[in-house]
Formats: sequence, C-alpha cells, structure tokens
Amino acid sequence: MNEHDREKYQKEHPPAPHHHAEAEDVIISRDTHRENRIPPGQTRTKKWPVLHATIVPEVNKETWSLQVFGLVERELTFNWEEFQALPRVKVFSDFHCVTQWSRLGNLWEGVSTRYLLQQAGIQPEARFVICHGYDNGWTTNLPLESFLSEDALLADMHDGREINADHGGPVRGIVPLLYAWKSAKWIKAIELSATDQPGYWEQSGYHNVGDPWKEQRFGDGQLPPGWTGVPEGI
Ligand SMILES: Nc1nc2c(c(=O)[nH]1)N[C@H]1C(S)=C(S)[C@@H](COP(=O)(O)O)O[C@H]1N2
Ligand SMILES: [Mo]
Repeated sequence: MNEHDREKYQKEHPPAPHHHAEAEDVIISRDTHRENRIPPGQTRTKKWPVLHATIVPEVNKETWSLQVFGLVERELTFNWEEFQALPRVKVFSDFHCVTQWSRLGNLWEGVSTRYLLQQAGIQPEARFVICHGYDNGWTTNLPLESFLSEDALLADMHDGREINADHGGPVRGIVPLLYAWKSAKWIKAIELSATDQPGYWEQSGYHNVGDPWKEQRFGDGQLPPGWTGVPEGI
C-alpha cells in the first residue's frame, strides 16, 4: 500500500452521518441515513480502489479549465483560480462502484452542480447532462435532475485532502445517488443536451441511469464485455 492508500484506509466502522450533523455546512446524502447503507449486491471496501477505463490523464492546475456549454443561457469557462473563488459546499456520502465495492462515509468538498448551472442558466429544452473527462474523450450521461441533486458536486477535496490524479484530481464530478461511473474523474466539461448521449460505459452495456438501490447495473440484463465482477483484494 502506498502512503495515499494507507491514509485512505478505513480502520473502523464506516463514518456515520451524525459525525457531521452538527456542522451545519455539511450536506448529508440521504442514503447515508439508511440502516443498511450497502446496496444490494455490493460489499463494503475499507480501501479506496482506483478504477477507470483508460489512462490517468496529465492535468495540472495551471492548464486546467472547466467548461459549461450546450443548452445553457451563458457558456462558462473557469480556470483554476476562478474555480477556487466560487462558493464551496461539503457533502458526506457513500460511493458505490458497479463492480460491487462500496466506500462508505466520504467527505467531499467543492462546488455544487446546482450553483454552477444556476450561473450558466438552464435552457428549458435541456434534459440530460454529458460530463466530459480529460481521458481520451471519455463521457458519461445522466438525467439533468440527477446531476442537480442537492448532494452532487464538482469535488477537489476528499476527507480533507486534495483529490490526487489517480482519483480524478484536480477536479471530479460526484453524484452520490448513482453508481460511481456517473461521477466523472478529471472533469473537463459539462454539456447540457435535449437528447440523451450514452457515454463510455453506457455504450459498453452499463445501465443508462445506474441507480444502485435498484441494482441498475446493466442495460437489458446483459453483462458488458470484459466484466470481471469484484476485483481482488478488496
Ligand atoms: N473520466 C473518467 N471518470 C470516471 C471513470 C473513467 O474511466 N473516466 N471511471 C468511473 C468508474 S467506473 C468509477 S468506479 C469511478 C472510480 O473512482 P475512483 O477511481 O476514484 O475510485 O470513477 C468513474 N469516473
Ligand atoms: Mo465503477
């Protein structure tokens, strides 16, 4: 285990929402209040596995930018300094990968998706959000309502530390309501669209919506090519 992984290892029970309840500024994801926080077919991991489709792209803060475009009133672009100057939120939530691991009790910090899209202005025809990553044109699509859930954010901090490159830093999307493949690492652009545009994993057979509590893993009940189930060592 490297230093980062060791530090992220959870030795104890999963952090409970009441640890943060007194702090008014923490948004608590609704599913962390469930008696059983582990969705069907999932297993808790105390580690924080690294998972992505292709490469870890080289993104540094000097060249980083985030774009909001498509069916918005105003297209927006932020550089690192501009992004850091935006109002911040903290979100306490669980993280469920479709390969069957769940990391419970994550404290994310960053900018809320609601705030960003309020700034951009949403055109009435917009129904879907396409998140674009810096990794080789990777995208994921999600319903606008899911992207705008109260606990969705663009995060640059996790459990009090900057998100490292392996986990999608400098900035990644986090949408706690859905399986983790809807949480775009190395997020580069947010596109609003009237039509749905299935992304990388959705085109490879994953479910279009991906609600972990409904076990929406695959479209049409099919296993995607290359499916291996639970990775070793979790
Ligand atoms: N840009 C991008 N984001 C991505 C992916 C990816 O391949 N590219 N993989 C997704 C999947 S399948 C998961 S489980 C989570 C994993 O996040 P982690 O590596 O920080 O655990 O990132 C998601 N976001
Ligand atoms: Mo995943």
